[in-house]
Amino acid sequence: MELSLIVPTFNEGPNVRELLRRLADTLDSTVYEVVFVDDSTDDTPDIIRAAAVDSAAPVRLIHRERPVGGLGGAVVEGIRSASHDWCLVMDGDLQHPPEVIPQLLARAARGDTDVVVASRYIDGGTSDGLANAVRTTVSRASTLLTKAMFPRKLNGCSDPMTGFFLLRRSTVDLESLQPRGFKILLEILARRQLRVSEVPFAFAPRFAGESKASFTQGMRFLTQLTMLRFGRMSAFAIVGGLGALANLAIMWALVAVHMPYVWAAVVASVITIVANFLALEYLVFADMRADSGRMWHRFVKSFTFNGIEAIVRIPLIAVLVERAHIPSVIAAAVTLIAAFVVRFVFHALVVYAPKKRRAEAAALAPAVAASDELAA
Ligand SMILES: Nc1nc2c(ncn2[C@@H]2O[C@H](COP(=O)(O)OP(=O)(O)OP(=O)(O)O)[C@@H](O)[C@H]2O)c(=O)[nH]1
Ligand SMILES: [Mg+2]
Repeated sequence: MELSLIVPTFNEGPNVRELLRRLADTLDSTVYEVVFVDDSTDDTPDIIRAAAVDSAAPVRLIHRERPVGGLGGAVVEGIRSASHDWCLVMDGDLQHPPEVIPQLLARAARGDTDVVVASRYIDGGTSDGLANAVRTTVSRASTLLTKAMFPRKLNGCSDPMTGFFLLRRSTVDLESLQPRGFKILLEILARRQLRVSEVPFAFAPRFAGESKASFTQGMRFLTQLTMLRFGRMSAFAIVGGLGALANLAIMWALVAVHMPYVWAAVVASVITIVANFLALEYLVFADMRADSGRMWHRFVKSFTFNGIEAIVRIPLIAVLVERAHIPSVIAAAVTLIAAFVVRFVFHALVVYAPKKRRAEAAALAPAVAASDELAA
């Protein structure tokens, strides 16, 4: 079996040589290449290039100046560029011991599987290398939640969050993947029913360098899960819903300290408009940002929309309060719900409209017109 090893790296310089050394020791009878997909901001690319010179196996470096899709995007890019059909994805910090790879290959060689997952959560595996009890609990809980949301597709997989797995590229529909954040295996398994098998492994502590896992990654993961299961509109709804709750909470707090309710509504709206935009940028529409022009253009469009919405909405609140005698916070809630639908349509179709495709459509227009004429 010929093997492409895909190693995503972000500032992992001190781990590169050790990883290549342990791979060479373990895989002495396997034909393999190593593809580093690197988004580093330090000298990791130079270290990889230097290490490639003395490496027994071919080493390739894809350094992304403008990374798209974070860790998941890097993995997909690596799989796309792989020379062999069997691709093994592993971290670059030696938390995934290279010594397990022969067992993964042996399992795949039985011929009845598309993906072999190295699992921390079956007999013989451990997750002791996770930095602390909080990380262990978060990992366990998110695994349970994920399995509950995809009971059928993840049936044979105890560790859909692992970054250590072997797959046959030809069984994966790379075009359908929308990598966001850390959990690329989940994305692959949730998109298409694949035959999954598992091999246990002990998740080791980091060899060197610093962790890139963070609270933001956690939020990205929750968004990814929601979008995979229920689609983009529900992720938009959750962000909007949380924004609306925050809006009401701020308004309530300001009214409680005797700010006039109209001013309280203005302040609450401005704060939530900005927070909402950031959540849309980095969570809900993160995968569409690259194609939809400049961030500040999007901000202006989004801000203008929300500003106009607020200008329409706040007098409406006043009408509901003064004429219909509805309590101010309830009046605000009613108008926020009405605004939601209009806002989703505007953001999906206008703010995040793909520029390139629009340009492509414009380029195609004469041909379409000509063929229409011909048909007529
Ligand atoms: N190309 C690329 N690689 C990344 C990115 N973020 C993380 N990585 C790599 O992905 C692998 C996993 O990231 P880690 O920071 O080790 O995450 P973790 O294993 O959950 O966290 P620790 O247990 O603290 O190590 C490492 O090889 C990182 O260098 C990214 O944005 N782009
Ligand atoms: Mg790690």
